[in-house]
Amino acid sequence: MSCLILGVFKRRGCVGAGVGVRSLASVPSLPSAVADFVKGAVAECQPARVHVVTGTAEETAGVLAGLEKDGMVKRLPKYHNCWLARTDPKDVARVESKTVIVTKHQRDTVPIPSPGAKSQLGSWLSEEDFQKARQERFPGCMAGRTMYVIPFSMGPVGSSLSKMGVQVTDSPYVVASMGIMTRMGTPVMEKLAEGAEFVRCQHSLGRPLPLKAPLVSSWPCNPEKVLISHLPDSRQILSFGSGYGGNSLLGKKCFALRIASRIAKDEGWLAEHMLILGITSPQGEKRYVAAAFPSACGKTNLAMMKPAMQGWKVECVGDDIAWMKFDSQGKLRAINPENGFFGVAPGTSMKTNPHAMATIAKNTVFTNVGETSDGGVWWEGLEPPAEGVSLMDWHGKSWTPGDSTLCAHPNSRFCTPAAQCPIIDPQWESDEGVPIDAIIFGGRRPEGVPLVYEAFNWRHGVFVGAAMRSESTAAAEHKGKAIMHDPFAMRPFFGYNFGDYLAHWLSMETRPGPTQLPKIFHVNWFRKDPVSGSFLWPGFGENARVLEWIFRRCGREREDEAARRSMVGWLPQDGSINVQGLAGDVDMAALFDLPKAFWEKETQELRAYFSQQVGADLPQQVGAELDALEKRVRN
Ligand code: OXD
Ligand code: MN
Repeated sequence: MSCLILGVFKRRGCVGAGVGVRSLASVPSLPSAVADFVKGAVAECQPARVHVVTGTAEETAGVLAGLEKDGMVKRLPKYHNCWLARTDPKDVARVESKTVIVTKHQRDTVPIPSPGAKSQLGSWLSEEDFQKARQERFPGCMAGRTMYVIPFSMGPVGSSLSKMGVQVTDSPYVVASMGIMTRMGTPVMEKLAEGAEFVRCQHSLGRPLPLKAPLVSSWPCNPEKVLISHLPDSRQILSFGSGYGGNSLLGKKCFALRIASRIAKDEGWLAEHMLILGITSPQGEKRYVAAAFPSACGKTNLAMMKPAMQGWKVECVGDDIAWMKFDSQGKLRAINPENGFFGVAPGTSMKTNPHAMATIAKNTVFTNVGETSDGGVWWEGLEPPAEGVSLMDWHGKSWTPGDSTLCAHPNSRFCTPAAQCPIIDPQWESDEGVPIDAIIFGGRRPEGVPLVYEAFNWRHGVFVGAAMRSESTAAAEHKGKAIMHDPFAMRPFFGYNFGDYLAHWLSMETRPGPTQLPKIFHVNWFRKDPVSGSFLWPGFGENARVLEWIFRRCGREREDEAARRSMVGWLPQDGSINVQGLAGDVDMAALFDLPKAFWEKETQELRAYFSQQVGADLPQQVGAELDALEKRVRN
């Protein structure tokens, strides 16, 4: 057995390389807290060798070459440095039912649901049950495999808004993807050597060698034993059995949302499932907005949109996660903690998102998309392949347009460096973050919910976030098109009790020191004509018209003539949304109609949800906002 620490970490004259696993105790090159963590993981998981990731281009090339040799990725010769991975069909999405938060008391994780109801706001596991589950999974789980040690930073290395992590994993696919999605390697280890805090992330595919059963699609995973566990008190993540992005790239959902939301509560800031974009008017005035949408609602498309109106410009800071903190002047400042985009591929095209198409043309790892015979990728929504080019589906089987199955898995992804985005914002890596003027909530609402409205004030805005609902999507294991509650688009990502989360948001209003609260809006691009079933709003680049209205509402002079009070919030005054040049007939009246019967049902539904799911943990102010909405709907 070759027991080696591969990779070299240099620190003020001390270099460690080629050290046996058994002598890890004496590795001089790892900062001591990291060495302790790695030693513990080695003792538990028993890898054959340890590789400390440095993050160099040569190292990444070596990791990809190894994956190619093992049949886990395939080079896509049509592009530069692009790769295709096909997973075991049992490992294709986040597994919310196997995702848990471990705390001493259940109520630290979730509000206690009413008798007979199951919490939809997260899953709690007791410390004892977690220890048992850990014992059943991790001992010896990396036998025969390499354990990679990945030092990574969420946010620019050294920014006061950034946080660091160390992930150990037996998946080289994870190493290649973390190299895109995070700042990874020696510069981070150097910061850790200065004694910086880090989140301890332990990940295993759960398929020690020799294998007991053959792999499917050469993709190691252990679907029966999947468990994605978070220990917010000790800032730890332990993920087992899945190699798929949201379950295995632990910097993303596990750290940057679940653990970070808890750190943010403790430290007085916000970690949110939000894109960040900058919008510049034809006069050169710029504002930044953060927007929360449930998974697969077009966040990446909005974050990179090409405005339909002449003279307006959108630039992208991030497409999925925002960490936001008030600065000393009281301005809310946001960073995108990620370094890449892990976007849903189907539906992305030159028409819907030309900037994403340009971004993914090189240095990209694709997962579960279709493949063209000329060495490219294909998915539903893309322009048809050229004459004479044939297709393989995400299983690697020959596929022809019109077949009853899908060519790409609906949750197939591209993993691509953010810096390649042609409209990446010049400030996207700024240490202090970008100033946020507006927060937008949204969802897929085929009925009743207007194109845009503005909350009356912060407290009402918090209620609007709490009341978010959306059609379910393929990003997790849910099936069908049910309208699910997804407060703040955080339902799968809360790191602590949702009632406490609401109280934390409400507390921003009374925080000490100067505070300029952003305005809060709600948008719905997905309303349908009840008769024809077709979308009422064209979406994509035309959404900039709504952003323009939001932009104007954030102006120093409140443009009251641009808005009218309604039962749900401020609606655009007739004619105040710029429709000049809007293609086709758009029924603006239908887009802003507020059917009383719909809103009566919606408020009843919300009352039932709050009482079943949040109960005594619902802050009184949020309950009062629901009462007020009910009253406005009644009158
Ligand atoms: C994602 C998700 O992958 O929200 O971004 O599921
Ligand atoms: Mn997301």
